[in-house]
Amino acid sequence: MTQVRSGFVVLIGRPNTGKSTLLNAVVGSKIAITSDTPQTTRHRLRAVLDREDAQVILVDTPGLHKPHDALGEELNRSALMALNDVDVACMVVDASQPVGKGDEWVARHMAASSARKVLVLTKIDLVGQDEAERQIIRAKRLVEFDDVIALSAVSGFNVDGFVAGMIELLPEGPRYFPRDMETDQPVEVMIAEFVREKVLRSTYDEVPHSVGVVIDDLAYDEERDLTSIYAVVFVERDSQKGIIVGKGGEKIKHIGTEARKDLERLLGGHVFLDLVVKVKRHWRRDASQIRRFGYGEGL
Ligand SMILES: Nc1nc2c(ncn2[C@@H]2O[C@H](COP(=O)(O)OP(=O)(O)OP(=O)(O)O)[C@@H](O)[C@H]2O)c(=O)[nH]1
Ligand SMILES: [Mg+2]
Repeated sequence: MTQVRSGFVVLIGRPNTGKSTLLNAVVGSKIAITSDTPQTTRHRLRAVLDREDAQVILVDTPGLHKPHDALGEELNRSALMALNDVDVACMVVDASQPVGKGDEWVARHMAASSARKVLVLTKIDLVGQDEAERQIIRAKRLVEFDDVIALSAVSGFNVDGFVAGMIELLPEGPRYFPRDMETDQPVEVMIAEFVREKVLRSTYDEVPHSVGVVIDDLAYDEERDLTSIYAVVFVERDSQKGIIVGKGGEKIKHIGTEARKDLERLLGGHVFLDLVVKVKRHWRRDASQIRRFGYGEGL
């Protein structure tokens, strides 16, 4: 078997630092959902960057945070488990947010990993060079890093440098995944997540955290090149249902339109999307409900 530079690179860090945005920028397509809301990512997921000379498998993780419920604990567990058996662990730090206790906690877990360690300073489009340098100095105190990379996943600045840096740290090995495989996420999971992203992007405060999406039914009509998707958006309270449905159903209609655009790109054909909003009280406190949604490790 041809040997290339290959291996697993995990992105780990506080919520909202730009891990998922970076993963999408590296592979050049939308694999992971992203939003301004902390704890957007609820699955450990992999994306594959395949080149002639290398195969980099990027592992995205839920942001590490102080958990307030069973879901939060499960997300942390999932992220920390991703530190096992990887070649490179990237501690992702937001250049525009002060390095603090959250990062120290992430760093403690990083330090225990046997992987090569890289500090990745993201969002440098938001700060001046002096501030970026100060952030690097602060973060470098936390762990002994093998490399430091500053980038912007939004402007694209130094994303190539990040890829080159990763490849340099990877050992020679086989291609672990088929060359045309972009992600290990099942398509149903991606569909549910794409819908959840649009809900996150159109709601605020506590609503996004209470949202879980499941796909009820999925059918493909070859003649019409049409995928029909029936999804349920679960929330925890009636008031949240009211917010998501909106006046005269305006909000849910908007969410559906936005999600359909992404889903048509993902599936490469026409999409009919039916969204229903239902209440499932306190599902985030209940391990069996979390498992039903498949979040975290699926327990
Ligand atoms: N200006 C700027 N914004 C960024 C950059 N990278 C990410 N963002 C924004 O930061 C927010 C959070 O990005 P995500 O990629 O969802 O962050 P995350 O680390 O995956 O968050 P969790 O999944 O909650 O842990 C989004 O609104 C992104 O658009 C960047 O390089 N520059
Ligand atoms: Mg994320």
